[in-house]
Amino acid sequence: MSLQEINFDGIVGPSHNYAGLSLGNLAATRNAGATAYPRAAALQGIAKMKANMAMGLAQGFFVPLPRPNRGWLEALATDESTDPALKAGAWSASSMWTANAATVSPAPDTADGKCHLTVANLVTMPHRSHEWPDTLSQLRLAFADSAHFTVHDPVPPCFGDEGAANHMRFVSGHDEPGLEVFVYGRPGGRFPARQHEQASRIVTRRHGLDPARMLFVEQAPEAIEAGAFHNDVVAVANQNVLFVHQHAFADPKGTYDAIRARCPGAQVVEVPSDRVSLEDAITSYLFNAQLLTPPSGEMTLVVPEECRDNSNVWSWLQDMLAGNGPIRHVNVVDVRQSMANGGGPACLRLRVVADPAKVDQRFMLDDAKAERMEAVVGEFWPESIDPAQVGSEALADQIRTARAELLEILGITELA
Ligand code: SUG
Repeated sequence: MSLQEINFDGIVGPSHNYAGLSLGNLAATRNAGATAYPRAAALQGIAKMKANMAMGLAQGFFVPLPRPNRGWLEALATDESTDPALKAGAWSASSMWTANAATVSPAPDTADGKCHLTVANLVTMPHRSHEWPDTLSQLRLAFADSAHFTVHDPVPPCFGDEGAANHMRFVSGHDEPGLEVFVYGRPGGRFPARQHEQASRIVTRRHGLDPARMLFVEQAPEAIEAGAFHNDVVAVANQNVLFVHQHAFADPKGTYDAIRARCPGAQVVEVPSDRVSLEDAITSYLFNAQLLTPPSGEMTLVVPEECRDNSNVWSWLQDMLAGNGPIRHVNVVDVRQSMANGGGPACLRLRVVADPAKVDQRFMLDDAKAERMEAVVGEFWPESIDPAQVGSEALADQIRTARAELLEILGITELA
């Protein structure tokens, strides 16, 4: 069995729009009411996946969830004629950010030697709270091989869980037992703390993790105040490297020491705030990067274009590359449509360490499939969505048809 890291990106759905639904997500609230371009958004996401595959990396994907979700509006005893935020919530394409789909513990970390996934309940934001039933169906299909995977229901809604966006794994090789780090926020600030410590503790018990190889870390309240609504906006880990902003954690030194003690050889690349402020980090999404190890072994940081637009961030990256650190390359990708809703390259993907052969092959990407996806997106995804169109019956029909066409070419009829 060959375990590899597979990135499962969310295909940006045909209902992608800017409704300003996420308090504390500054990009999303700033762009509320702007015109969105779902076709361009989906093509940007596919181009990112192709670029990562070109580095020799395994790539999977998840399909958009059915939208508008009228069943959810019915459950709320309302329809699209009343509350605009609930209407927009039923139309949201937010499942594209698959870093929030689930928390994943790879087989080497778990007591029964299977890869465990717990779907995230996403209860803090109403528009995301109705994602999990359809996400769960999709996870159960993609990871149906019960000899290798166990997919769990969400943790009870009394504790908010936002999935892998608040989870990091340290390991020298992906197929070895790792240290799993769970980052939570403490409520009480200006913005919601979306990840509850108890949710993460429940996940560790369900997944059968070894208490000696887990860590719970508090997010710095000032990071949440500055707009880091998930930890992956201020930190990312890959293998034994942590790439992190100085103000990501409530106790940075204690956190780094604890990681180094449990994962000997761990390296911390900390970006000081006198070079890159929290504000620069959050507008550029420097840390919402994919930190990847391609077969060449040279660790590569995949950052959004916004990093090049920010002179502080860009000059820090140049200095980092000129030094002798563990991150050897920086690749720049255009995911501006997703970024405008607060979702960078890392938000768009869920990492699953597994043998790609054990995954339902319909969820694995290759170049030919990417081309077929591009053709469907080009033909059926709306070119633009103006907020005033949300709720329109004609647009709802177009969105449903677009998704159905995608499922059809992928042969994923169970989700139709
Ligand atoms: O939950 N934006 C998402 C962005 C999620 C980013 N994910 C990670 N950091 N992993 C959110 O805030 C905006 C939708 C709107 O307002 O229309 C939104 O849901």
